[in-house]
Amino acid sequence: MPVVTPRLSVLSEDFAADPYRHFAQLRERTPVHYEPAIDSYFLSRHEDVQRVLTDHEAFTTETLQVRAEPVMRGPVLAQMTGAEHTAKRKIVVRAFTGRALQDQMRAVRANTAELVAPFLARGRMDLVDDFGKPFAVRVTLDVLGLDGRDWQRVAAWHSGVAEFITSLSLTPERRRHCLDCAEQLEAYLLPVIEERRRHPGEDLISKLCAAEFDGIAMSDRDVTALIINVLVASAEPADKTLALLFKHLIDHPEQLAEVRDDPELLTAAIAETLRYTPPVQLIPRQAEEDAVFGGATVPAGATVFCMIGAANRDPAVFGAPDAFDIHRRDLGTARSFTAAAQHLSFGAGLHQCVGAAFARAEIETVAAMLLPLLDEVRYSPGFRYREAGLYTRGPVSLSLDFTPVR
Ligand code: 2IO
Repeated sequence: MPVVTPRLSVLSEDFAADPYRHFAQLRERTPVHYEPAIDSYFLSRHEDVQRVLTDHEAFTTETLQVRAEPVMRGPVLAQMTGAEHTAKRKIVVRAFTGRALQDQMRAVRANTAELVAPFLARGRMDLVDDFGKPFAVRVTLDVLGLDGRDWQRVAAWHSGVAEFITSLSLTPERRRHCLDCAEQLEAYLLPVIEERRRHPGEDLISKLCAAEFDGIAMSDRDVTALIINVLVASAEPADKTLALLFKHLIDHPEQLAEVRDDPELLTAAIAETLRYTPPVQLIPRQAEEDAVFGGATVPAGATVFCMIGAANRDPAVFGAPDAFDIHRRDLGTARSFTAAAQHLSFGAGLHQCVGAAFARAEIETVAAMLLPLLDEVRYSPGFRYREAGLYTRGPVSLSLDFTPVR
């Protein structure tokens, strides 16, 4: 009797439990995978994903108008094109380089020290709930020049906004909740924007308020959307990347020992973490014309999801793709945080992540501080590892034991 393999759905519980088990089958058998329930196409081959992300005429970010704009309260960078995109992107790039970046790393160190302190004598810390989540939001607030003491409120609004962007389907109740969060976040930001217009400082919000495009200053709506854009893009993937880095190093003790001996290797460990388990697993685009991928057609007007996790493990590009190896020759550590990256975790093309250099500096800085503090780091007894998320994905928790610091 022939064995019938039930058709895979990326919306199934089976897929959500461990997407990585299914990527080879998708790449080999259905490189253009259609999901009728959400009328969307999923691409899994590195070559196809790269093509979609770099052919800006054929594949646009038009889909963000419904996927993001309602909660961003205005247009984000990724939606913009042409001269407007170039100009506004430059403003944001500048805010994440040079002296600004050095100030931001000072904030990363201060937040790391403060957040880890209460756990050092206990010898136990959840790297996601106790540390990563507050860390991600508080660093972002410092970068934006917002009040760090508001982090719990902002974190709650952020999760509603992120849920809207990263859900493949939402009930009307959840949708309402997400929109409520976005409206409250907007109401929180507007008086701050007004204040920064009157008394500008060195922070990113002041810089956005002062910026001009074609001689026209940005409106409150434009500034609000860019602030929420930075908030989500900086906070959402940070705790996931940090926890995944520690998980992979704990699972590969010989590589952990090497990184401890030579902290310069952290850059490679972070780049390999991003390739192996990208925190942002899906990037949406809209096909503007019929497009053929290896014989299968995506029709004009369709929503296309680039599957970053699958593309990053394509054997056509990476040798032994399912192995975590900070020494892999085909990673190109130095290029991994630039436009020449082989992995696609920062996307590719004109809209490639503006925060890539910031992300690298942030995770290097926090990990270089935590590693020497977390001596003999290991999973807590009885800890069961679980990941969640299809769009952004990371550990639900990561309870770690280590030698208590006296
Ligand atoms: C915020 C999804 C965490 C971005 C998005 C509407 C636009 C854009 C991304 C990343 C990561 C977030 N998309 N950042 O995939 O700014």
